[in-house]
Amino acid sequence: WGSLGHETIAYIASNFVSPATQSLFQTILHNQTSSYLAGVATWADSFRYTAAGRFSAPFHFIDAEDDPPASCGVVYARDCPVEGCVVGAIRNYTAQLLDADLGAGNRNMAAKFVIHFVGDIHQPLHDESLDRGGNSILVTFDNVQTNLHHVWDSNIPEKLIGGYALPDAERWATALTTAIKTGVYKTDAESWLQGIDLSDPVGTSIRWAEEANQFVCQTVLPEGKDAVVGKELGGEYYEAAVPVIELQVARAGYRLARWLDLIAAGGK
Ligand code: DCM
Ligand code: DCM
Ligand code: DCM
Ligand code: ZN
Ligand code: ZN
Repeated sequence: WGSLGHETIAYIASNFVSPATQSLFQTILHNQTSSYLAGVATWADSFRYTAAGRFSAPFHFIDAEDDPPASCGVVYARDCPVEGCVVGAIRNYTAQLLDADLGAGNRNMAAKFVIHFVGDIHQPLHDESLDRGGNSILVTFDNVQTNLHHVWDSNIPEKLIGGYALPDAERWATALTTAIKTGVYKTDAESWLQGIDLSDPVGTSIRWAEEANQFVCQTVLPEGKDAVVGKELGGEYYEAAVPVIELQVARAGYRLARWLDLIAAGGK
């Protein structure tokens, strides 16, 4: 996701975490405001372009070697290489947060990684190998040249919301939070938390990856790659993608809240 997606997911999580979780992460992140999660949600995307952060570039995705649209699926042993992947990163940085002996600096970094990677794993093209998660599939969006990955990360969310500043994210998060509490997601939201197990972060997050990866076959490339290459995606394609993007951003925020609650309680 671009900054709008990551910051929205973080604000949704802030709306659902317990008071103890809020207090703990405000301390870890040295930020007592209501934007303590949103304020660091995109840090990992800047860090990975620095020399010190290069090692973390593979942690933003898992390259499922499936065959969309005929066959979708993620297999941890097949798809997570030695240099790492988003599922392994969620496992590693969650374990660091649960280590009582971890220093404050590393705890701060681990928190920023977990907040970001729970977001990225919900973007369908972060769970797909084809053409580097769609980065090499050139398309246009409202007459601007871009690529399919960027369309899902940023163009569609920004067209829907009309901006990508922090207040835009806060506004989208407020709407999705209401949808979870009393609106269109109310009936399903509890099921989004099924299978979440702090003692099995790989099993938990591979299910999130498998669920998002199914949308690669259903919505991202339902008629295959050749049906989108060079095409304008700001019209019908956009309309079909919006409900999936809203659902995935809502799920990511709601699940991030529960994951942080479990971490906050898990040390005890
Ligand atoms: N990005 C950045 N610095 C760059 C290039 C891109 O901060 N030199 C940001 C733009 C998007 C995000 O990274 O917000 C996309 O990250 P990803 O596609 O890995 O999710
Ligand atoms: N950004 C974004 N959507 C845009 C433009 C930028 O999400 N349409 C993000 C990418 C960078 C940050 O905002 O992380 C700053 O971008 P820039 O340097 O292009 O202003
Ligand atoms: N990305 C992905 N899958 C890949 C490679 C990259 O999901 N196999 C993501 C990470 C960034 C975006 O695509 O969000 C752009 O990556 P890069 O800057 O490495 O081209
Ligand atoms: Zn991306
Ligand atoms: Zn990322």
